Amino acid sequence: MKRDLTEIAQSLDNAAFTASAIEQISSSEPLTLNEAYETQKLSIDRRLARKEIITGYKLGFTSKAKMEQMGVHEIIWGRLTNAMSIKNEGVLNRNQFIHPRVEPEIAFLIKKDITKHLKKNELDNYISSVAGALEVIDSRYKNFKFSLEDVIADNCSSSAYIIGDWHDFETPSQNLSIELEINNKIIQSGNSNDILGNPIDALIEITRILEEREITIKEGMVILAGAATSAVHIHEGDVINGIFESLGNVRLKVK
Ligand code: OOG
Ligand code: MG
Repeated sequence: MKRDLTEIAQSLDNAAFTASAIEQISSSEPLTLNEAYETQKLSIDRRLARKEIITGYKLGFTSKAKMEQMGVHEIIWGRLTNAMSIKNEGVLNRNQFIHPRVEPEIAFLIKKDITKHLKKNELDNYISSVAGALEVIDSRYKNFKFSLEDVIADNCSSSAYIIGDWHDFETPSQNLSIELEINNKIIQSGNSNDILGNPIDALIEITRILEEREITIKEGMVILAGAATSAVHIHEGDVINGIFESLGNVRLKVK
């Protein structure tokens, strides 16, 4: 079994590295949930062997809009690395991706290692900042179609993320209107409370999930709470702007 997962991880990593889509794993050899997460880890290990560094974790399918868009109704989580990070107002190279989409998110910055499921009143000790963010997802599967296990093995489609200016964690992240503008046109509108009812609850949820897996969320890492709206295809030349009320704007150009 182990060897097969290693092969699957390699083909997913290659697909990302060469920006070429592959068939869904579930079309030939369905994985269990645990095998899917193990495959995700093995594919990220390949990135770490190339000297990438884990910079944080992301949640997926924490909003109804996303669940319905993709037909997956369970919360998933994945890993972020430094190679996926693009600075605010930076440029994304379209030809390094297969069929990229962008979605607006809320990000949190960790100030102290987290090894346990945090309670709301403990967050202040562990979280320093909050920001608006964009995530670029790029499923490695043909037609951006997948089962729950497929998408988990594929590191939850993670491919790039952009964080806006950090604000003190005290800054309200609840009930913020969120807009996604592409080429000066508003394409998606939502609210931060579309993320599990409140992005803070999403943050608490990932501490629960990662405690169960005995994974430490380290000081300096970032958490992406999941998209507030559906994701939107992006194209060469696009100018993308995420608008997050008091958290400000996050911009990306596609070249
Ligand atoms: C999976 C990733 C979902 C989110 O924020 O809900 C996700 C996908 O939609 O391809 O990142
Ligand atoms: Mg996302």
